[in-house]
Amino acid sequence: QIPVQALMAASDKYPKPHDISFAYGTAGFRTKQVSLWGDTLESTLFRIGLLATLRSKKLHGQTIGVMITASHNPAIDNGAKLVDPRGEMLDASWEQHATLLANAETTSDLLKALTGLISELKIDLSKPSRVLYGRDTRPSGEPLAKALRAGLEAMGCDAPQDMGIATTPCLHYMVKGSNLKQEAQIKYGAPSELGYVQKLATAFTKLMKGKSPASPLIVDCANGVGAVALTKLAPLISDILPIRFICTNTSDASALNHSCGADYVKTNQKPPPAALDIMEKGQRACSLDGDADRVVYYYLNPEDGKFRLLDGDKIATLAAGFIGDLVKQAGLAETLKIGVVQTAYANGSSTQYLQYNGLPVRCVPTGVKHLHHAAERYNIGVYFEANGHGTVLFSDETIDILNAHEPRSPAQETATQHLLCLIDLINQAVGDAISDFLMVEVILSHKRWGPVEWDQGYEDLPNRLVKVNVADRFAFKTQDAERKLVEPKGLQERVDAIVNKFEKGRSFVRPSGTEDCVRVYAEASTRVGADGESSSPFLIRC
Ligand code: 16G
Ligand code: ZN
Repeated sequence: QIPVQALMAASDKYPKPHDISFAYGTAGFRTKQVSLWGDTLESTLFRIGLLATLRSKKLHGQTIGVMITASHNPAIDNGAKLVDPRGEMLDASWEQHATLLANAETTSDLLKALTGLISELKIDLSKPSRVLYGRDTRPSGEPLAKALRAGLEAMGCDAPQDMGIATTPCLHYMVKGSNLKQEAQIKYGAPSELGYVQKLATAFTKLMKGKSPASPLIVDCANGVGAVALTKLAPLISDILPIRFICTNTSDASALNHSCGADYVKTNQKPPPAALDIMEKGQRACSLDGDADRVVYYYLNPEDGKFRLLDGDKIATLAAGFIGDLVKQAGLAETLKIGVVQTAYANGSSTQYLQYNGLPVRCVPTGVKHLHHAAERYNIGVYFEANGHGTVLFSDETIDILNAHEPRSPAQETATQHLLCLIDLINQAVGDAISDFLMVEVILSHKRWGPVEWDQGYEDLPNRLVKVNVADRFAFKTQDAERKLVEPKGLQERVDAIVNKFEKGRSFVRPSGTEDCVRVYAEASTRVGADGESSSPFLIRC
């Protein structure tokens, strides 16, 4: 039975704003708030509380996660997304249920929608339910978490668990861990923030054993939650990896992602001013985003002092190459197949480089869920978006194979142990800026590489990404992993006609999943080519 009275009374406290319609998109719900402490999403969070409880009941009481964040977006934005039991993004078929509930205009509409879902999905309300939730450092996170909790309570969630301020990947890690059976959980690590930090520190320390300590790494925390997590982790590894933190101000809400962070660096193709102040030529620096699930590296070229970006594509090629070598050294090249998953935004040079090195590459639509699912098909699936979202997945079968492997030489033994440690170091639930940069540090240290050597693998093709405002972005329909427009009719042919004039020309147009615009990407062998025939070649009237 639905607790109708309690639910109606609670819902009345969180009325839906009439002038907004919400959509559960690539990154869950995301909107600009009225103010930094704004309330635009409170009704949505209340309803997510209802839905998360139902999802948990449907899955026999397995823990479901809810993360309140707007990632790299400005401080005034906020958002929320649901996390499924294995720590992955919400099953796509439930996204529409989230949108449906979020858009019910009144309490009675909501009740109707909810009753409909319960019967359509055959949810047994007597089942237990557990929901774990966390938020980034945005001030609006607190009222939103309160609204979420009201929703959880109204739907009778048995075990709502508040992580408080947490990184997105730590929440995913905890959700995954909470749902493991006891024995597996002991191997995985405690599903707590402490368990997470200890797991990373232990794996990192093992992998760095016998290596000389790294030179100092600059870490830009985007004035966000990454700074909080790293305060706990950094002391555990400070003698092997000295870190110089910048942009750690989480007390000034408006500082979040402002002139810093991974998105700033990737979009502006330059270091944050705070990094530039202290960077020495040839020194490694990296930037996290506002919820610490993506990272990019960069350095100043020792020769000319020019900024050089080492983005998600460079991280993917570094990781795939290193792990591929370990698999060979372990004597498992015939058994374990590695694949790399990219999106259309991957620089053409990176794809070519991977293929040249014999690694299969798949292209999928933008958004972590697409990459993650595609990567799960390999024994070892490396996936990164150019913007720095990504991780490396080892399938359960692969973990079993590695554990059962009987090495025939000390070299095989060492390589096998390194692979097993990497599984612990690399967040298996979702892309994780902290775990990813530790992985990069391990690889650079094993290879005795600095950023220059890492960068030498291939040279990015010049490229350009522009936002175009259009009357209706939903009129743009794509195919072939977003690389081809099928609507508006005739537009792709016009794009092709321009692209064909340029050596190594490639371009695509796709509607954004997070903003009201379409994005146009172009690359070519020269800067002039990538920029096109005029300054805005794609402002074709459409
Ligand atoms: C979301 C996605 C990110 C993607 C971006 C594209 C997740 C967790 N995040 O932030 O992976 O790169 O959307 O944005 O999936 P766009 O559709 O506006 O270009
Ligand atoms: Zn993020």
